[in-house]
Amino acid sequence: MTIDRSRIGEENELRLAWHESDLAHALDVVGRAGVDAEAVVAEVARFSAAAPSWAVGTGGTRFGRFPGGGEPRDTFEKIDDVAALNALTGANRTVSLHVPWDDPGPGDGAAELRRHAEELAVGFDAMNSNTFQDNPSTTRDGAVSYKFGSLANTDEAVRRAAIDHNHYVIDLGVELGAQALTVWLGDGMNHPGQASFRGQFERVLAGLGEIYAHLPGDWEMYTEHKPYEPAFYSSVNNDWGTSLLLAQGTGDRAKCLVDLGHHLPNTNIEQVVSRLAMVGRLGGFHFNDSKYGDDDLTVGSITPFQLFLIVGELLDAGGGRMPDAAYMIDESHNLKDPLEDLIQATDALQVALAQALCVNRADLGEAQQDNDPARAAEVLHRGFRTDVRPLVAEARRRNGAALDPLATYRAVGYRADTIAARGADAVATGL
Ligand code: RM4
Ligand code: MN
Ligand code: MN
Repeated sequence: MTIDRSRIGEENELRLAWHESDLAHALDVVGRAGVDAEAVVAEVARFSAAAPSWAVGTGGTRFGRFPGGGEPRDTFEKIDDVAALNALTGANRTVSLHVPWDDPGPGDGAAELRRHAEELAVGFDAMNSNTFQDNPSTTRDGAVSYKFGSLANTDEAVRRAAIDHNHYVIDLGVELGAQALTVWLGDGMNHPGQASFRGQFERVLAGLGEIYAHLPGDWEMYTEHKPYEPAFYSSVNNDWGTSLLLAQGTGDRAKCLVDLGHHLPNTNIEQVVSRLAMVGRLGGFHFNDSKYGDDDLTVGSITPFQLFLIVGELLDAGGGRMPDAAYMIDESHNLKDPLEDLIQATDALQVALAQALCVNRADLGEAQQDNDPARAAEVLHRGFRTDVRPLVAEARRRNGAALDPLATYRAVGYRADTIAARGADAVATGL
């Protein structure tokens, strides 16, 4: 099940006349700032962010979960939803799997899932391993437990099981055509004195080395840091500095992944991005927004200016284009229909990208050279305050996607179709 592209075309037809006049105006405004507006549209059209397989179902908190029905019942249906999302946005061309939540099994299982995804033109982005929960398939059927950590565990048998699981995820990813592994660990401490900071770090570094040794030559590995949760006193990979130490200590194709919600309050994330890019270690991105912690809220919904600045640093690192990296949306859709939230997240990313592209970087460089912060602010704000929505809509239209993806999603009745096909009580598996 997916969305019929001809229905998207019909919906676009209804909006075309207004779109064309809005677009003409936007091209004019952007051109006047000395920015190549066509290049903005082309770069937005090129950009894509993976949808994680766990985000097409409703999220929850430890206090509960309120699913809306019609959710994907298995990994195949999750890929159907990603294909539907991509039909609307044109900018979610890949899916990122979490194993074992979405484990098709090796051999025929993986081949069948890959065929299904290929039919829908969905590719596989970074694979995510999971050693922060006990699952029979990752704990040798319960013979070991990750309660006291996985790679950092003092027990060799637990560390071995965690390494083997990561090897399995790599092998599975090879069968699916993925090219990267993201390692996010729950390892840490809940109590001072519970373990040795140094011992934990050294064991994690050694484990990552063994995982890295299993990577095919064209693969990368990403270490994803997070300051706290599930460990509340300390996390082993707690910040970008530690993540960089782990990557540097592991190998050239080990890089850092920045999740926007994984920083202590008020961290200057754009500066972190600049630093990691500068040393060639920026490998991946998890987009979301946050008010207090790892809130996994809709991209750009709380701090859109920060998002704009972060994307600006990415463009700087990529010489005016988005650098090659594994971009993914990592949100928890607790209240909204997950697909509606992903549509809004993708749109917010495209808007931030277009705004950042509308900054005249040469003018900004001159202002910086001249020590003229007022002018630098004018240049930045000229980009940030540009109404780039017609440019973003045009980028989508050129990708065969929807001018207005949310309205089109509602008009085509995709959710009503999934409720009819999967059931009003169908709930996705995952976190
Ligand atoms: C973590 C982190 C990881 C994600 C899990 C579900 O907080 O963001 O990227 O895989 O949540
Ligand atoms: Mn994440
Ligand atoms: Mn997170």
